[in-house]
Amino acid sequence: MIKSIVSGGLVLAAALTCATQAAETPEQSGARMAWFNSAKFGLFIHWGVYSQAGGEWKGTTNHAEWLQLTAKIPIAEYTELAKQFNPVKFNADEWAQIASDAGMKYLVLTSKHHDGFAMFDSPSNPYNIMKVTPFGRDPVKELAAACAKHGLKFCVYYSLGRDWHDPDVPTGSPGNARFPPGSRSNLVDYPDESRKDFAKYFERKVKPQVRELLTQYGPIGILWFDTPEKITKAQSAELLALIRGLQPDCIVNARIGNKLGDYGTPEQEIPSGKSTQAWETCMTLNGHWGYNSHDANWKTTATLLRNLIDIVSKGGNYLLNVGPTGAGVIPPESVERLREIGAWLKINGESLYGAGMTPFGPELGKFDAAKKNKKTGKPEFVPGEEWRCTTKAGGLYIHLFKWPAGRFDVSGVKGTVKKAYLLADPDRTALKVKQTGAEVSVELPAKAPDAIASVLCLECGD
Ligand code: H79
Repeated sequence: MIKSIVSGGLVLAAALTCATQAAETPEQSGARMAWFNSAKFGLFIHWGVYSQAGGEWKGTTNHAEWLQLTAKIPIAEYTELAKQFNPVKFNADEWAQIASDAGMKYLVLTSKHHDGFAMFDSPSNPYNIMKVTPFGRDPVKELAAACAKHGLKFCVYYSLGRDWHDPDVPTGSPGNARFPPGSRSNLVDYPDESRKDFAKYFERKVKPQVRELLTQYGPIGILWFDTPEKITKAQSAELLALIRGLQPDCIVNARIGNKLGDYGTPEQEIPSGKSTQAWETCMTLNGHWGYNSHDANWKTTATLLRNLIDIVSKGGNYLLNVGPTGAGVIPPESVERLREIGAWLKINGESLYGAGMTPFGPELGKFDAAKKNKKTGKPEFVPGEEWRCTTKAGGLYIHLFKWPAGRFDVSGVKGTVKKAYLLADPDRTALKVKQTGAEVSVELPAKAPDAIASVLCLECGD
């Protein structure tokens, strides 16, 4: 039996009743953010020259998209690798189909990662896929078209504060023990960190390339910047103004720097609690962003799906990553997991798309003072393993991770439960409900309809 005690105060503070929950909070409701807030699930694609090496370099095997830095490769040698990059198996339509079949609503491609190599036709800078590789095709153009065809929002990642090809990109700060000056810079080709002038790189490369991305490919859903590093407040503001001027509907993540941008981006982690500010967790399917042929550390479909549900119940989006090979193939282990998530979403998706966060809270988990977080030294957050809740006007969706014996009990429900049923039941047969005030008990069949997460819908009225 699962019993959640939700204090009346907490529920009142959230000002939500089972009948009137809004799918969006005021902070999220900007017109620009509407599609993002209901989309919930997107595909991140880390693909570039580094994919060609498959994580391997001269006997070491733990590389990925950071290859140039982690293997200390000079630009001249990295350019040779780029000359071998010929992804003849790349098929934009297939990639968009994989995302769409997974139930994803948007796709974010690395248009330029820290290596500085543009994966698009960039008239302003010859270090790009059209000029350097034998491939001679523009993946950004092809993916933009494929996404439009499949109804996906097409978005681009752009590494802002790191670029290992341009000579003027300083990183780190004096006095920062973890990231001293030069700690994320190309010191192989450009050893003199003191002479690097971010403004030169910003004018010469960032502004022209951002303009290209926003004028050559139709509507861009999100400009997903990474690593603001040394960008000044004035430069972040100027860049944002440039984007707003060209495509006012383009969402910009907070990594444009200096507290600007539309939403926050926790990386490889899920926040412990819910937030009314828009946010998106990005995460790898195994242990690397870029393709690494040695990495078999795949997350299970159960973990991935429960992550998605957990995130949506806290008001966020899930941006899940694949690292295609140098030939242009998304690893089958990734495709298999995405397909399984998609099959679940086909049946249960109405509980997530366009849904609001949980009106409860204690089911999310609790901080355990006996366990200390390695990074912060603070009590570790231990996620709840039993259920999560999402909301829509007129109802609650309870996602049961552990199937309770006989019945599901919950406290703190506002309004009256009119009908309860399982989303996996095509007939939506009414389950027996007992309600005493805010206490609700639903009789369940003996067996869970889904081994990973079964969704119990509670239709509510006043
Ligand atoms: O694009 C992905 C990462 O490459 C990028 N952001 C995501 C979306 C990123 N840049 N910096 N970081 C992430 C944080 C630093 C990661 C590191 Fe490492 C982990 C530095 C050292 C350990 C992995 C291993 C990357 C380089 C060596």
